[in-house]
Amino acid sequence: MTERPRLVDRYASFLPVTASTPRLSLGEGFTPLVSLRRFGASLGLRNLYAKVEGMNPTGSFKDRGMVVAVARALESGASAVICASTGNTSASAAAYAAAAGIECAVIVPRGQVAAGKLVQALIAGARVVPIDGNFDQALTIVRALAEQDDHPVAVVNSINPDRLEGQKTAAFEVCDDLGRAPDIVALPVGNAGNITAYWAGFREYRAAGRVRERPRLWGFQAAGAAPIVLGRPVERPDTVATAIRIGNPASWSRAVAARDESGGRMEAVSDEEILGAYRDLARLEGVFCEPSSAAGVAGIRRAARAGELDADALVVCVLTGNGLKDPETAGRSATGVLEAEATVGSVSVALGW
Ligand code: AN7
Repeated sequence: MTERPRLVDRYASFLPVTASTPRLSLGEGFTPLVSLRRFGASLGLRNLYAKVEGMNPTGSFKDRGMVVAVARALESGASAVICASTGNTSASAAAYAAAAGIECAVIVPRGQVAAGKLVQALIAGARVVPIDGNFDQALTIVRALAEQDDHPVAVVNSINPDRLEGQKTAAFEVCDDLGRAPDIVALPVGNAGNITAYWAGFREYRAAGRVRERPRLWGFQAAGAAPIVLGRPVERPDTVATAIRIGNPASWSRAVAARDESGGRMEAVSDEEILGAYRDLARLEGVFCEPSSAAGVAGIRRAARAGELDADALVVCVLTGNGLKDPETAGRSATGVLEAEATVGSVSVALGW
């Protein structure tokens, strides 16, 4: 049998893995870079791309980091992993823990996790603990539990450095696909791990001589959960983009460094802008991401309309998660189905054809 190449093997020289690290893979990485021709044209942009991270095995970018974090947890003798999550981290942790044959516990904000993500964690056998609190409180609990626990448990939130090491691979893939680094990379910011990982990835790839350029990183937070933009923690973060409903990001200062060192920006986008970009991406491109993932696209759209982007700028929007994760928001954002009887005439009337 010819095996698919493994992400961790492809970029092993950039990752904290050795020959003795357990081989673990669900087929993560190698996600498509899709040209957004129609959406780009609507904004006067000729080189707009989406990095479709929803194509990862559990439907989000988290798998890139989780494959490394869980393999390394196994290597260090851990028998369980734990995380706080707005949903995607829990889905990913549950899947990789299942594949590794170790336990998984996840702490989530009750009623604030998209339906698809919750069932992913449950079906993989994770123990799910919803709390009457937000993500930031869940992460505080996880940190404390990991310290007091007397059985070896690894925290697999992005405060685990192995997670961010793995997530760098997305930046490598973007460079390899384009044959250079983009001018601008736009992405949603929640706990701020991913923007930190992208920046490390682009820097390391350049230092290794793989590309000559460095992109500017543009991070976008939801307006109701924009602590970095505001410059202070948000006690009760609120947004339709539940994945990034985070008020006190763990990688705050590193995200600010990524913005500043790259000459980028960090801005807030409203729920309306997010949902507009989310819907139009699906309608103009057939690309279905989850609401949070559209934050970067919303930010690029606003900048393009304000004339802040060169028509030839090479821009990559990172679509962090799959639209199928949150069918409820999709249903609310779409027009209803047409009603008809089971006859040609009735269907014809319903369609207006
Ligand atoms: C789709 O799953 O924090 O800025 O607990 O699921 O690296 O936190 C998810 C975050 C963007 C933000 N897009 O990334 C979790 C969690 C999607 C996400 C982010 C998340 P970071």
